[in-house]
Amino acid sequence: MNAIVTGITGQDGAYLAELLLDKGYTVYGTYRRTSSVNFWRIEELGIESHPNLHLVEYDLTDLSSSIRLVQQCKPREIYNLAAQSFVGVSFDQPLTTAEITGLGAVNLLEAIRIVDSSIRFYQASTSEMFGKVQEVPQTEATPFYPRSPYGVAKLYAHWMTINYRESYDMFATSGILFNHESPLRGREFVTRKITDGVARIKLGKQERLELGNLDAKRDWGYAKEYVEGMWRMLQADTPDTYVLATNRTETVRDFVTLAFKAVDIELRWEGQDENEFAVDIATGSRVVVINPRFYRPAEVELLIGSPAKATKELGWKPATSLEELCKMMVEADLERVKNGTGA
Ligand code: NDP
Ligand code: GDR
Repeated sequence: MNAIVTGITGQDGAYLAELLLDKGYTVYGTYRRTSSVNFWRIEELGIESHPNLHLVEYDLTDLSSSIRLVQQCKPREIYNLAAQSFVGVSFDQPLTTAEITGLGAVNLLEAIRIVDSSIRFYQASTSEMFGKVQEVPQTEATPFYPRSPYGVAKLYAHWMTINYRESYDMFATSGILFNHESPLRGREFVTRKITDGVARIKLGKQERLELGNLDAKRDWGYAKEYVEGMWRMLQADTPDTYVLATNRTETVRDFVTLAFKAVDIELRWEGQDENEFAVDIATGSRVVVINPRFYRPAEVELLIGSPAKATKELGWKPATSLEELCKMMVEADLERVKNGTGA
């Protein structure tokens, strides 16, 4: 059985490729041609030379290469994970984000419609589409109110996925996934920035961590479990929309406290807003400060999702607690910093 995974150089692409290979699939993982392609994630997972993994050069913004990709790989399933996925950057690059994250999905939907409309399609939708709080917890029925160019672009791709499902009877499924993290998370995202920073501070390689909005609340799960949910969605009898989340929310500040605790550093929080900071109680040094550079023009204040539908219909449930996840990430970063292999 063949599957295409777009964005194999990203966090989810790497974990999903590993899962599909374990299940016996032949996986076509796509990567972008750049002057320095980086396969560190699939290398860390040890799957880069797997005989059933084929790395294919591909850009999501190119319709003709989308058609060729689908023609050549003859997949049963396509998982569209490729995106400009960093919310902060989407404010500076709204058009590129729209092209890749929004229109890119439609290139693949069109390719499927043209080449073989029986192919099963997964679109990586996001809790960012909920944006400004309309209700808690958020479910498949919650109204959308995106707060970033990224959220708006993803909402377009989400509705196009549903539109292709309804118009052409295609197996086009959308997974609305809440934040999911892991040791393979990119360092631009807040959890990994924190665990990497904590590891460096613990090992004396960095003085402090500079962060933005500490009050934002997120529903953080473990990425490896979420890619299993993606696969389950494409094994269902009918295409649909599902939320994957943990139904627990914590502030960025709480995650910082947990991460320092994982290396036995207790914090005391002082000050407010831009003047807030955290002190290492044992040494008295300021280890966390605010840098308004990391504030966003519009913020998503509170995300908490209910995975009830996915649990009932797909048997999917999150298993790793935030404490376990945070500890796993800090430990991986301690190793990387010690060995000089930080990625
Ligand atoms: P990453 O940012 O780690 O990975 C994104 C991938 O997309 C990378 O492989 C990147 O390649 C690739 N990509 C970017 N632009 C293009 C392009 N023009 N053509 C082809 N490939 C491209 O994201 P994650 O793994 O964290 O997330 C996977 C998907 O799930 C994304 O669509 C994201 O928006 C979505 N999502 C993620 C959530 C999360 O919490 N992680 C939650 C909800 C949704 P390169 O390495 O070259 O940049
Ligand atoms: P998010 O993740 O925007 O939720 O999007 P990110 O980790 O970037 O931010 C989470 C929250 O932390 C606040 N924050 C900071 N964020 C970053 N990156 N750096 C900082 O220094 C910092 N300080 C505070 C942010 O303001 C925000 O409130 C992620 C991505 O993976 C998307 O692709 C995905 O769709 C959503 O999760 C669900």
